[in-house]
Amino acid sequence: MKDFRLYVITGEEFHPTRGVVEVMEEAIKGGADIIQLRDKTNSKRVVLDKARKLRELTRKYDVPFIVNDHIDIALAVDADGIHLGQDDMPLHLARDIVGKDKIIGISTHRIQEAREAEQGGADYIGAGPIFPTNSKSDVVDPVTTSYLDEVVSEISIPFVAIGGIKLHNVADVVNSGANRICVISEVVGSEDVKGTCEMFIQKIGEKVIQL
Ligand code: TZP
Ligand code: MG
Repeated sequence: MKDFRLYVITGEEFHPTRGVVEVMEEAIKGGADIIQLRDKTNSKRVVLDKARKLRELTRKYDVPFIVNDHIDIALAVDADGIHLGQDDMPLHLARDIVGKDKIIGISTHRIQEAREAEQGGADYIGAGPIFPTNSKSDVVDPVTTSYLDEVVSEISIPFVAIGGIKLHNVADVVNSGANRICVISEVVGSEDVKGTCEMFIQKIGEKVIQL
C-alpha cells in the first residue's frame, strides 16, 4: 500500500453544522493522506451514500479511502480497503471476501493482537487508544505509549497510533517511534481543519532528540 502519515477518520458528531465531504476535503487539503469513513449510528443506506461521496472525493485527490466495519459497502463503492476491529469479521475471512489487492487494517490493543494481525496478512494495524478518548464508545483502557514501544520492536507491517492524539501530545507519540498518526476529534472538530492537519504533518516530521 501507498505509505501515509496522517490518517483522518470521520466523526460527524464533532462538526454538526458542516457536511462530512466538506470537512474531509479540508483535511485532505491540509495533508491527510488516507481517509476512513466510520459511522456507527446511521443505517446502511445512509452510510453507503456517504461512502459514495467520499469515494468520489478521494479519487479526485488520489487519496486512499477505507471503510470501517462494512465490507459490503467497501466493495460496493470500490473503496481501497476496510478497517476491522477485534470483534468484526475475522481477518482471513475478510481477506477471502475482498481479495489480495484491498487494504485491510486491524485495530489492536495488545501485542498478541498485533502479532496475529501481522501473521494473518493485515496491511497495517491501528495501535491504541494511546490516550483517553471520547470518540469511541466500546473503548478499552488507554494502552499508553508503552504499547507503541512493543509494536516498534516487534512488528514489521505499518502501524498507526490512534486514540486521544492532539496537537499538544502528538510529540510523545512521535518520540515513541510512530511515523503515522490517526486522528478524529482534534482534526474534524477543529475550526480550522486544514490548518490543524498542516500542524500535525509538521509535528509528525519532528522527532525530538532526548539528551
Ligand atoms: N480506535 C481507537 S481510539 C479511536 C478509535 C476509532 C478513537 C480516536 O478518536 P480521537 O478523537 O482521535 O481520540
Ligand atoms: Mg469495527
